[in-house]
Amino acid sequence: MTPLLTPQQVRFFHDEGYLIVPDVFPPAELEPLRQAIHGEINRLAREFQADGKLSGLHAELGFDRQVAAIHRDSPGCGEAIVRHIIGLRGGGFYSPEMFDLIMQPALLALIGALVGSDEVVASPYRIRPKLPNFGGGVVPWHQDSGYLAGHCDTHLIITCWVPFVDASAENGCMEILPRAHRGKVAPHHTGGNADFLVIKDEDLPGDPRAAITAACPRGGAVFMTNRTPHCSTPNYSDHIRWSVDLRYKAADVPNNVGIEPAGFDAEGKADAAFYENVNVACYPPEADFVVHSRVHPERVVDYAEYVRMREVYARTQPRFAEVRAWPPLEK
Ligand SMILES: O=C(O)CCC(=O)C(=O)O
Repeated sequence: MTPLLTPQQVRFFHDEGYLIVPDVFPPAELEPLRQAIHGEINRLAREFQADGKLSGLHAELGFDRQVAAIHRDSPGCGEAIVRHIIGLRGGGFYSPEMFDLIMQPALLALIGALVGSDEVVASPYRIRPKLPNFGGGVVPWHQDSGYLAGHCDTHLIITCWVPFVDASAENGCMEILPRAHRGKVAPHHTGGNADFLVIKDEDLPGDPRAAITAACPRGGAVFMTNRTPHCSTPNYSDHIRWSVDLRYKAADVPNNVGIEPAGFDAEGKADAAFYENVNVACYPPEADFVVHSRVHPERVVDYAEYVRMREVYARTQPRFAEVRAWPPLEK
């Protein structure tokens, strides 16, 4: 049973910019999603094997090690699997088990306490397999607001980071700068590691020596605000650091619920009218959907609608440079 947040925990979250709750889910509740992702990995691996691109499936290694072994044998196949599972821009992975995690009632109760509302919208999420000794999953210092339109900066958008394994400094958990979430969003440059946005050290809104190691056991979650500076470190362990990061906000925060990109050009860009709407929608353009509502329960999405929205938005292109116009990192 998920513990209700105490008033002290809610205050800690708002004061420090983060909160680690070690016992959000009984670990068994994460099992269906782990198994569903594992099934998808095996499906892709078998396809690569049938095409002659992969010699062995390494299925005996299990969820925590299999993709790392595939990546060692064939970096191309390993990266293709990782990219597919990450599910950038709504493509990739959106099984019923993923939907169930986003909608988990106890988790939504915690989110409601943190955003101070019963009207809750879910935003983009990522599934992240951080492979051992592979730099691609190392995320440089950033605030999630760096990826969102500027008019969202002063609103609260919660990142809820859920590890599928015990996350530690050894396997590359996050580092977080506490009490650094109240000021402006720092400039974020394109061209960081693995194409992530990055804040230069001199622009960090705090002293990196004050960063905390956000270790979190399987079954727990790390909650952060959209302005909380954080990064993640290399995985020096022998297993994959699997995690999912979900995003939620109160329904009165700018969102793109009900906004449908109507037309796409040859490159998959949404029509001009859609981009005019970035004044009301947080960026990047991914599906936002109502996950909890006391006032309008009929607006809460079901699985079919969630899939439809993800698929519609999967065909849009992120245009970060046009949204914040921060310059690339000088090399
Ligand atoms: O999972 C990670 O390594 C980084 C996650 C992150 O930066 C985020 O969720 O915003």
